[in-house]
Amino acid sequence: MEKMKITEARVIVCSPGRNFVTLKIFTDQGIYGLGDATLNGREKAVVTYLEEYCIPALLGRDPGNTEDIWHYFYSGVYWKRGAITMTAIAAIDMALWDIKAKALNTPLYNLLGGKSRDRVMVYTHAYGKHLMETIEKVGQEKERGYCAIRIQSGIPGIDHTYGVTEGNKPYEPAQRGIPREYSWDTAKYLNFIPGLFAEVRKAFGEEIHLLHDVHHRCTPVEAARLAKELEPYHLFWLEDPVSAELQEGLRLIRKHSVIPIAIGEVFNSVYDYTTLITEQLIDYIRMPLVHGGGITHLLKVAAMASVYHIQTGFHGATDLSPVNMAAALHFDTAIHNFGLQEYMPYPDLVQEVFRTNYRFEKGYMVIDDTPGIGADIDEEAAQKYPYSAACLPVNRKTDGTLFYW
Ligand code: GCO
Ligand code: MG
Repeated sequence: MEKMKITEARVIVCSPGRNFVTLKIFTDQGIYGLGDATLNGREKAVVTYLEEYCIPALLGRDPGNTEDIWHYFYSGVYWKRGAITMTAIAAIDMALWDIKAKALNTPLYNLLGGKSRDRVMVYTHAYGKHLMETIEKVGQEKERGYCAIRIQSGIPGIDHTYGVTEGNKPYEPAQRGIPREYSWDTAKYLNFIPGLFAEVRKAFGEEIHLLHDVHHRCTPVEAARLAKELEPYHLFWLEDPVSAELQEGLRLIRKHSVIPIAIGEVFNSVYDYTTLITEQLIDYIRMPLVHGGGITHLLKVAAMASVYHIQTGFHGATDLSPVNMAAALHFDTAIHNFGLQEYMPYPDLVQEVFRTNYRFEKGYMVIDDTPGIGADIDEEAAQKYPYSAACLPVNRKTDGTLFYW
């Protein structure tokens, strides 16, 4: 590969239905690369970090030196880790790998080990306002060809549950303006969920993979009870059963059930995983490229996980941009210990701004051989949708106590 120089880097913020932050890095060879820098509800903080602190230090560097540049922004910086910093580093890293693969005229997966598989199994979301509607939605997603489905449902006695969109709007947990406040009742939730999965298994049998996201809302002993009661329904995984910072809490869940556990969509460093991986307290790592320092860092986390037979199950909700999804699919294609990828189709507006090279085929994603990540942004279309502040909600227990959302 010829020596190149980074000549310019720009942050593009747009809001085709929701906010996305994209980093575009240019080189003296006319090749550019793209990286996703979207952190839901905290977009402008990442933009500032990139524009004020990273971009000036990037100019003039050889984009081929992905490892050195990663360490320049991680090891070389006194204030390490954290979602904002690691999202900014991820965007830089993704864009550099995109440039390198384009310069070598090869799809990104070839630089990550080549193809370990031909297609990438994905799971999608099914949710309804109540049990019957949720079962109906599972049937619809199954008809669309999904073989793995995450199930969330409205719960009697709780006004709003995580994962259930209001009306016919596309899935989006963030809302314009200051955070909305919801109310939460763990006892009602715990009483409802096992029955839901019993009904789903009754309706669709054992053929389909089922998943559920607790979204950090149980204490260890509550999560252990839920895991135990869900065991007969053979979930593919139970996600974020306890709040993510409480790593030791996973020991209690393990003691009481053999349900596979996925965790880490709010993690951003390998150091968030050391206890979970080395004690084998989890089965799937959720940290996505965009929030976990990019490809360079995730290659190391995935390698560490592989030693303990732990697989990847990357976060892939629609509040991560199509650039992240495209890069993740290369990563999923290449590494040996891939498990499952979260995927939700983007609304049309998003596809007007972002172009991608992947397609859905009967429960799997297939990528083509376009050099690089295979994603692009139409800057003119992006300009039509300017940034508009939005935030994730806040949760309170029914007595008003602030709780995890
Ligand atoms: C998931 C996640 C998301 C997050 C969202 C936050 O499993 O897909 O939990 O729904 O809540 O990405 O921005
Ligand atoms: Mg989740």
